[in-house]
Amino acid sequence: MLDLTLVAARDTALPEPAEIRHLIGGAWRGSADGATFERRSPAHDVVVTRAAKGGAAEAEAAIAAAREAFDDGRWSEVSGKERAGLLLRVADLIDRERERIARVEVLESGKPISQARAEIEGAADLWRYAAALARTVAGDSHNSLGRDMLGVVLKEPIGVASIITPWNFPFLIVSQKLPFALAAGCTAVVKPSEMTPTTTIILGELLIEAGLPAGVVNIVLGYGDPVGAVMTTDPRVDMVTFTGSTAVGKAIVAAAAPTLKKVSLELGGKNPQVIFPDADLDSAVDAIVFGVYFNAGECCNSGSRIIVHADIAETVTERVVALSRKVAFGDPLDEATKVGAIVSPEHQAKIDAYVRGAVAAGATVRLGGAALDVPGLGGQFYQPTVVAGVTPDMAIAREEVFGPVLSVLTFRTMEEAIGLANAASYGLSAGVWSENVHTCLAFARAARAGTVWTNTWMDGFAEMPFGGVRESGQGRELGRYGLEEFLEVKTVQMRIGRTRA
Ligand code: TXE
Repeated sequence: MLDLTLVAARDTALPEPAEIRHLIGGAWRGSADGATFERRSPAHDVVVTRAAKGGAAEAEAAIAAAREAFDDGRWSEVSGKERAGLLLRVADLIDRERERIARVEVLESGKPISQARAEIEGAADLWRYAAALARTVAGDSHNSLGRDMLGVVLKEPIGVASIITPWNFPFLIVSQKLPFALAAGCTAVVKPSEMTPTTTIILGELLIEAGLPAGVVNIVLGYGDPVGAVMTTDPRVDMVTFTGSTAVGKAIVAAAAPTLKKVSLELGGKNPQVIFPDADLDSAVDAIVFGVYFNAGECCNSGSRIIVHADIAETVTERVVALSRKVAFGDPLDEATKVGAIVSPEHQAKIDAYVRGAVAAGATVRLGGAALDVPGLGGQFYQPTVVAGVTPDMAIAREEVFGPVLSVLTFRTMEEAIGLANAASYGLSAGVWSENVHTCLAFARAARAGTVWTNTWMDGFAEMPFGGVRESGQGRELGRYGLEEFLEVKTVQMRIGRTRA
């Protein structure tokens, strides 16, 4: 008998599968060749979505619509006030539809309903924040270039943005990109992940209801090949913003190079948390457990490895294991569930292979380490897993597992801790736990990461820029920086006021 907290399925009556199509030039369309694809729910293993499967023709039609909509100024030339008004209406509609969007997100992604709701609520906040930014688009002026010169720096929308999103936070991630693009005055072609397409389609419905002009946002359903490939190579596209795997991020940079599109990437992470002996262990253990199991570990910010001072390593490991047993895993439609299903059987196998590989390399599984059967559900789940005795050479210490699996490493000196923290090729986020502010700051300055949390983990704010360094990506989302990604700088130099003799 597993000593874990399990939530068995209560209600397995699911709605009829959603039937969804592309949004191109303001109209809902199937694919020209009639192709479709299906999505099975990861928790229940039944078909929940039937979607039109886009080809090159649909991607090209969507790009043409976005290009035309940008070039004729129907959105790029409206005032910031009007753009803000539309974004605010969308935020209100997202609030109105929160429950519906959240339930669809649960069915397609397998995440728990309570967290899906929080995600949709957070997404609405981003639309509101972007609305505020829409009224602040401004460059600057230079009047000290000499008596006859005035220099004006304009900030202009970059043009047509390709937005490609993954399956782990489908509604939140599109909302980290699209409202900022719209606030800047860009038009867009959006491709949601083939695993979680429907909430982006609901967003498309809400954009129409809010009054967005046709063609400003187009949504193409389908796979990376060919839809994503067309969206990253077509010369009519000015920039690509992508969240997903590092491998695909690199492929996108290469695909976009011949036309020199701007590319903004939010990729994976192998995020370390360093725990010093003077840390508040109650808070640290809570945050470690939350950080590794949140969204079943399918999270770029997953706190997937801890680097603990050797003197407290055993205590921390034992406490993490004890608390892990109390986290409710199971039916994502149950309000009590904290961790739901793994997104696909292939992904489940990949997670398991990392754990097996670590054991073969000499690590010890202190909890879990195997698939989890949830009574009444046919999908795939993985046990909360704690792997101790991990060394930096092991794949589990360097690569993104993207599952509910924690690696425990140890250190003795600050230098060693920093070395271990920076050893992975990623650089998304990092954390430090200590009651000494000097220790925290020394680590924060040395960590090669886009975000450093001290005595906290994974809180996010619309105001705070988010993104990675090294193989975690380039560019930033959120904050003012999230708007700037979609703006181009134009220099205007004017000779004025010349006095003629
Ligand atoms: O991502 P992909 P996958 C990591 C995580 C996970 C792994 C694989 O480690 O296990 O990536 O996930 C589209 N041109 N993250 O396979 O393939 C694709 O259709 C253009 C981290 O799902 O990167 C989807 O819309 N687009 C991450 C999107 O890219 C292409 C979130 C992401 O898919 C394409 C998810 C191509 N050649 C996974 N190929 C994070 N940063 O949070 C695919 N796509």
